[in-house]
Amino acid sequence: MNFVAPAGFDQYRENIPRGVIKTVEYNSTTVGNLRKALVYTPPEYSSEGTYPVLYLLHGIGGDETEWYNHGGPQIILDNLYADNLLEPMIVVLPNGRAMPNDRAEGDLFDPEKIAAFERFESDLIDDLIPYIDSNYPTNCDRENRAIAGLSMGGGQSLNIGLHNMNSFAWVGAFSAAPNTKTPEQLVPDPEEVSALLRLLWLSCGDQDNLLHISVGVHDYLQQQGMAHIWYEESGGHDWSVWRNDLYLFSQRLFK
Ligand code: FER
Repeated sequence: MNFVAPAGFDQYRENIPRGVIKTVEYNSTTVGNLRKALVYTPPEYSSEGTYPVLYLLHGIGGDETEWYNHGGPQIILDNLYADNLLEPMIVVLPNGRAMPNDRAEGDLFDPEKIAAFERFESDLIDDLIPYIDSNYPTNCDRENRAIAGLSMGGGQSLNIGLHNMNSFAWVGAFSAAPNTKTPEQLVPDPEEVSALLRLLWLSCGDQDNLLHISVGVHDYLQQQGMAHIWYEESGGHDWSVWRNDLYLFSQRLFK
């Protein structure tokens, strides 16, 4: 596969079937309130089907609407479906800051807010995934669940995905942030994790100040002989990189 998305991949195309994106609310036992997430269902979605699910996480400056507001994931995904390049899947855009006020406001680096990104592991595993699996026609085994995200959400995807291999077989980190655990913490048992993973994707822009985080994980995986994709692309810590990553990563899922 070519590692650069074709021109127009993120541009709205007329006269193609469209998915639907909407906001849901679920009860979080972890946080103790109702929490919002966006859910994209693909073109030709039917409640009679069974769908795999991608959980797609935002960065430190965002919330559940960040991908929608800046990445236009529904445009990228609709275009991929029109070109027959994507497995039908549900895409969930959660809020990864698991605390009562989960808006991206005030000091984003406040230790309480950073801790909330860690707490999201329980919110996702105990609250959001069960909500999605009981309200959508999902195929709810690990082989049909993926987690990926950008920056803070990339760190979360590695931390949570590799720590919950009974829940995920597909893991992707776009420009992972310093919340990423050390490679040794992420993968204490390379053989066991390798046997369970269907895809481990790491990508980062070559101008990104956080590049060393991804490189550190990549180097370790390589030393351990673990299959993974490492993609250093041209760009910084920005949306052109993450749109490109979504385009490339999503095509590899559930095939
Ligand atoms: C940091 C630098 C950047 C950090 C997090 C980020 C937790 C996150 C950036 C983003 O999500 O865009 O030191 O520490």
